Amino acid sequence: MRPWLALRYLNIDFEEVRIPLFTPGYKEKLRAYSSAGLVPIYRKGDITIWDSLAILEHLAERHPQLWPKEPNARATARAVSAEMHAGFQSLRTHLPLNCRARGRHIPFTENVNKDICRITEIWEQCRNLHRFKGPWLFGRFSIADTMYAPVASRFVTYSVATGDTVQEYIDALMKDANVARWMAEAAAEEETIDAYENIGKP
Ligand SMILES: N[C@@H](CCC(=O)N[C@@H](CS)C(=O)NCC(=O)O)C(=O)O
Repeated sequence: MRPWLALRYLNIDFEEVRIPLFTPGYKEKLRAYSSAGLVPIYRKGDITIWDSLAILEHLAERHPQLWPKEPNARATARAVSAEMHAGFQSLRTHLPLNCRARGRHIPFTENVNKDICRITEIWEQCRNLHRFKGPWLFGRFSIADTMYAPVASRFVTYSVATGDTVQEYIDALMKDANVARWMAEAAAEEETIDAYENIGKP
């Protein structure tokens, strides 16, 4: 989702190869592109990049507008993106990304609540400290917003309660044309992931 959003934001034409995860033979299909066997994988010419933040950094070398212009904001944007990339395992495990599970209610563990508190703290600080105009974490849409978009969608799916500042940010992300397109395409997919299917079902 993250590199896909950045490519769309930059209006770069690309071919998308969809490999439904956890379906028969998916690992072999992924490994045909990258030995890591995980998505996302970006290929251009003779380069293959198999990590979302590495892909985003690669795109930012040619399109520096993907990071905030101001050096301090850029450093903070990199820090919050790295924190997202390396952390929040409880939330990612217990609240899987599933656009079709909207309205499901699951009890949040203590560690999930800790992740939620830290994420909302980051969003509030970015929105309040920098006082940028516009709805995004650092003024214009940046890599930091792509990094947090999948988490924001989990907040919507699992009805995570937030304050106004955070809710405004989540709403802005969900209304963004590229995020909305990703969600609509994901919701229309026919495949299901068994391990996710029953989470939160009554
Ligand atoms: N560090 C990697 C994480 C990649 C990753 O864990 N991808 C998951 C989906 S979000 C995956 O490919 N899962 C398939 C599997 O575990 O077999 C990145 O963000 O690019």
